[in-house]
Amino acid sequence: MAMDSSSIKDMILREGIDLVGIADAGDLLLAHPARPPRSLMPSAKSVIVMAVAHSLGSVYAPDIRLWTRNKMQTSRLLDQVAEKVGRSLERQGFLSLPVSADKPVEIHKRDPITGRKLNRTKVLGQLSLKHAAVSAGLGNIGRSNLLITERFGPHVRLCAIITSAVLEPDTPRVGDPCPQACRRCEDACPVGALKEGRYNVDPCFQYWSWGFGLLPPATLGAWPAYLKMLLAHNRSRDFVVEFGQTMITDVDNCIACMKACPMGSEWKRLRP
Ligand code: B12
Ligand code: SF4
Ligand code: SF4
Repeated sequence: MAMDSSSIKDMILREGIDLVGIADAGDLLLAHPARPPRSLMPSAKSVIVMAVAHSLGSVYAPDIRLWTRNKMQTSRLLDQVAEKVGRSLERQGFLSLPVSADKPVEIHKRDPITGRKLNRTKVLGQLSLKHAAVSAGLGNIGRSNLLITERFGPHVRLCAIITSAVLEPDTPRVGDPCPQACRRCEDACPVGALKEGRYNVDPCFQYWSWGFGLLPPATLGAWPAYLKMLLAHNRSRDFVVEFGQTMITDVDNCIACMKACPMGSEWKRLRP
């Protein structure tokens, strides 16, 4: 395999990946707190970012667990291709680090920069795949806080390979991907985590993890309402069995913002 961008992209697309782009490792759009590729691999020169589209049927399925299964399979395909391409690059003398589409992630009770105790635990990817995807020209971040791609809208899963190979980078897309009047993701969010173009991670994390509409109380006065909510959930849910299932299949409780988004030219003929 010749060491140029287009042959690597062809190889990746032949493996069933839908979108691929390349970014300069030294010039990556970073999130907060920053996780630059060179902090993970000092010799990094390029970041290859890949996306696989979800099946739209699973996005619209009434039971989110059907989507979760689809998520796991898209992650598996991405991770397998990242391993294969990464190993192929290493055989040609380029150190390569696949960054999984899935967990595990960093879990912080303290701010990793200041050491200050955070009021709520935060989780963090070792590399922000969304930001890497923007740098690699795959799309832009919309009001939903998700990457919006031209062909598949936000209905994609992402994965990356950091490599010491110098590859021709793609041009990042600029501009807001959202139609001006659209607020569908904000209207769809069950806990108001998306408001006026801003994303609040805490209520989203709580709802995504447990389906709870309230955050664990920060004050004494908030406990009665929180306990009432827990009891209401407990009447119809078996948390022990749910926890067991989550351990096995990484269940999600929400994709409402993704589901509500009308973007993606490929889906025009398929949308209900
Ligand atoms: C952790 C995580 C979550 C967490 C936390 C989200 C978050 N933004 O932090 C939870 C579980 C809540 C979550 C929810 C969702 N996620 Co998620 N998630 C990730 C993961 C693993 C890392 C995200 C990350 O670290 N980003 C980098 C941070 C730095 O940037 P940020 O998101 O802009 O900023 C947040 C943090 O900085 C944090 N934060 C704020 N202040 C502070 C302070 C400190 C000290 C710390 C430590 C953190 C922190 O909050 C910020 C947002 O306000 C990525 C995969 C990856 N490795 O990138 C997938 C990923 C972003 N998720 C994805 C998806 C699809 C979802 C969901 C739809 C849920 C689902 N069912 O899958 C929702 C969407 C929520 C939304 N509208 O953004 C996809 C997005 C695909 C796309 N098209 O964009 C990704 C890329 C996974 C993938 N492999 O494709 N996610
Ligand atoms: S995943 Fe659900 S809770 Fe989180 S921002 Fe999207 S709609 Fe809101
Ligand atoms: S639902 Fe509308 S506002 Fe939200 S991300 Fe999609 S296009 Fe943008």
